[in-house]
Amino acid sequence: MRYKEFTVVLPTLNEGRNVAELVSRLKKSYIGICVIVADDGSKDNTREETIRMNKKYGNVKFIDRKRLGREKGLTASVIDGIKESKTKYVIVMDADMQHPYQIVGKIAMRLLQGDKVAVGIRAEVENWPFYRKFVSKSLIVIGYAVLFIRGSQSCGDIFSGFFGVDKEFFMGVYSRNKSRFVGRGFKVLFDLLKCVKKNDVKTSDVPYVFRNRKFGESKAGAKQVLDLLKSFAS
Ligand SMILES: Nc1nc2c(ncn2[C@@H]2O[C@H](COP(=O)(O)OP(=O)(O)O)[C@@H](O)[C@H]2O)c(=O)[nH]1
Ligand SMILES: [Mg+2]
Repeated sequence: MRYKEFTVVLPTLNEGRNVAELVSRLKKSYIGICVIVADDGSKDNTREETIRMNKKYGNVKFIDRKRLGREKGLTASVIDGIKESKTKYVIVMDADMQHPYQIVGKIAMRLLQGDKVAVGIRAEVENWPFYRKFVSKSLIVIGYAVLFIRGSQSCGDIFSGFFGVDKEFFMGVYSRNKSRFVGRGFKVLFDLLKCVKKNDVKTSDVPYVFRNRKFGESKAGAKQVLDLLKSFAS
């Protein structure tokens, strides 16, 4: 299968040690696939590594969001990347190798079969400390309740950062609900789901195992919890 109808969007903040390996694996596994790196002013060599990958494989774009004066944030970066894509389908994933690139093909298949959203579902979490599991579980319960009360679409992992969408569908929902997307937040899939009526479109789950980071550190923290609470209310 050729993947010229697909773009992978990678939001990045200091992922110089991960991004080249991930792009290489994507390019070798999925012939013709496009990659967009939506960067928020990384201070390491994320930019240079992305440019190097573009020279090697072609169709690897770097969006220098800081230089463009764009709103900083993971959700805002993902939206920028999707806007910038030129393909029918877009797959969003972390640049830190925590989302296994082998699952991209499975998500792609679901989109080709007509699903508007295909979500990578964390089947198990390796070695998370107790407090992180506790906070995460509590937010998940509230998140599901918010979607249920609003009659919105749900899925097996409403906070997944690994998902594929039909670009036209995503942009349609986004353009009608811009203010409900929390640009600085970490949960763009949740913002999308809450704006879609339950059973309006076909959504599917694709299980995978979430890995610990290979290099660099997580940027998730208390501030992201506050952004999520803002998302629950909007
Ligand atoms: N563009 C952009 N990317 C970000 C930002 N914060 C995190 N990222 C990237 O988003 C992905 C997930 O972030 P990470 O810190 O690993 O979150 P975690 O997996 O939930 O711990 C990684 O590719 C990060 O480099 C941000 O503010 N802007
Ligand atoms: Mg991560």
